[in-house]
Amino acid sequence: MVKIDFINLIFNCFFVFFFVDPWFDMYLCARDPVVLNFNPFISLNPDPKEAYNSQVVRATNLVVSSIKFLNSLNNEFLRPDIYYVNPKWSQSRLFKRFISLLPTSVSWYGAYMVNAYPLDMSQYKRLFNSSRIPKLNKDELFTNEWGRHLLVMRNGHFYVFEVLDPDGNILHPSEIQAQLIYILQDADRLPEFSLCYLTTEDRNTWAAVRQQLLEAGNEDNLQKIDSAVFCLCLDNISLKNDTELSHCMLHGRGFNRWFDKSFSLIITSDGTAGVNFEHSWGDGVAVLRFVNEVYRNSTRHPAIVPHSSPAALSATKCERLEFKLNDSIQSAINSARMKFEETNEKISVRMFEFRKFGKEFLVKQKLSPDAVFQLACQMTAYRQFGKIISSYEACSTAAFKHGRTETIRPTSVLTKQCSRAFVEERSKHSVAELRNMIDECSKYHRRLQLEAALGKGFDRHLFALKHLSVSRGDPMPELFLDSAYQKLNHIILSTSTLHSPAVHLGGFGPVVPDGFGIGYNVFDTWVGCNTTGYLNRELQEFLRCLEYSLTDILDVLEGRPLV
Ligand code: BUJ
Repeated sequence: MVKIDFINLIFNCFFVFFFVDPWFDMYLCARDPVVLNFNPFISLNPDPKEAYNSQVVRATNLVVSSIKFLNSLNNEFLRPDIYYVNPKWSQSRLFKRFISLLPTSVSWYGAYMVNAYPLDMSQYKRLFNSSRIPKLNKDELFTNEWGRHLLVMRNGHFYVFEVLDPDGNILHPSEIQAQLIYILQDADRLPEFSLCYLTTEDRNTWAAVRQQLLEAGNEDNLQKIDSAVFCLCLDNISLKNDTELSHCMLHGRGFNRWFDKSFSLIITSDGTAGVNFEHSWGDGVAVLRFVNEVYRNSTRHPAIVPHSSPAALSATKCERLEFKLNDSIQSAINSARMKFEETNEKISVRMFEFRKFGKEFLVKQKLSPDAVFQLACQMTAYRQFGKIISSYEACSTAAFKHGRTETIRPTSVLTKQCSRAFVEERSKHSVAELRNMIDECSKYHRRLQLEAALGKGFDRHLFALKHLSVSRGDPMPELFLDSAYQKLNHIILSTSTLHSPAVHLGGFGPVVPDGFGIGYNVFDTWVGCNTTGYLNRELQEFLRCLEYSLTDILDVLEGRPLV
């Protein structure tokens, strides 16, 4: 046992030092468009004060809070991300005081003594001033921390203005407000050719057109886009419901996004706000921290109030970027637009709510809420497809230096047995037996979660072995050619969860054409999912079966036999 742990430790260290790049490469070498295939979104709850949700007020407040976050990050004032095993004690004032008195070099050990683990924050250096640059066969990540301007998109037009002075002071909120009002008035119609569509293209096509753009004399403008602190998209749309919200934040209408930007803060006409982020540079944990902080700061300490007057404007401060487009570039934009619109027609988004139980009930039942949701998905797939299918739950490995993610595989012998019992053998087992199966699945899932978070999953391990083999030019080991390995990596159920008082919704596309993207959360009293898929009918059927599975689980937990 000790030996295995030691080997694991060595492997993990080895992985950290030598396998950071391959994970970046996995993203950067992918040639599929980033939109729908990679970029997820996280949307924010409305500001609780109704009047603060007008587009300009919310945008101004969120921009100011975002720049404050950027400043704390750059000045190293940002509180570290910490995983608290015992939140009560380690978040107490006494603990914070104790940690603040320790020299930096030993503060980690102090935290460790009280079971608090600082997490890796290396991804944050690419949160701001960063873009993914399309290149032939492998994209690059670009960061220019000296950029002081904000990129604002409205109706497919690009504007930039400085939000920071050379000393790092934030532009006065009333001036930011004035610039945004000016942009809303100036960009009153769509351009004939919106460059934005190019960022929805497959990466090699986009790389070639970008080269043409550079040769046509657009280098300065592209530099301004790439180095902007972030992209603010002021969308000319009011959202009727969460499905519309999800479509808007996940892919929008293509002409008002720069999907290559590390993140875009989207604010619609009705003040709905969300973040769409490029995934290669970082994961949900970093973006969630940003979302949490800007939500809290903008709602508790808003920079402007609804009746604040904008500053008098000197329009020269705000630059509208004009591009030189030749025939070839124009036709590339048209082609990108057509492809984007075609794909958009195919993607379905469906919301799901199950109101009969939530976290509180499951915790009282001594079950892991996450495990129960994942089990319900397994039962659902078994009911719908008559077999187990490849499933994925994202798990952060930020506990490790440069850690990204590991895969939790929610499918196991136990979930298969349990699914079979609930789907095919409904009258064969007593309630007590079924309950016992749920308990076993829950325990096992907890174990898988812990193992994944501690770097003891198998997916990244195999990923590293495959990389080693390819980089040595060895013939591909049979394992990776095996149909079981191919099946395992054709992920039908791609799932991810997060919970935060700042977050309203989140979502991402399916990772295979016949798969589903499932963003979910087990709330205190209900379960919610935001699902996506190209097979609309199958997605609808999946959600119908999910309702069934959750109801079955509830029946058993409350001691009722399956009918
Ligand atoms: O696994 C990885 O390496 C990264 C994953 C990739 N994938 C999305 C394909 C699983 N990336 C993430 O997990 C980041 C996802 C960020 C969005 C998460 C959305 C969670 C939704 C929460 C709220 C849903 C509530 C619905 C209410 C009706």
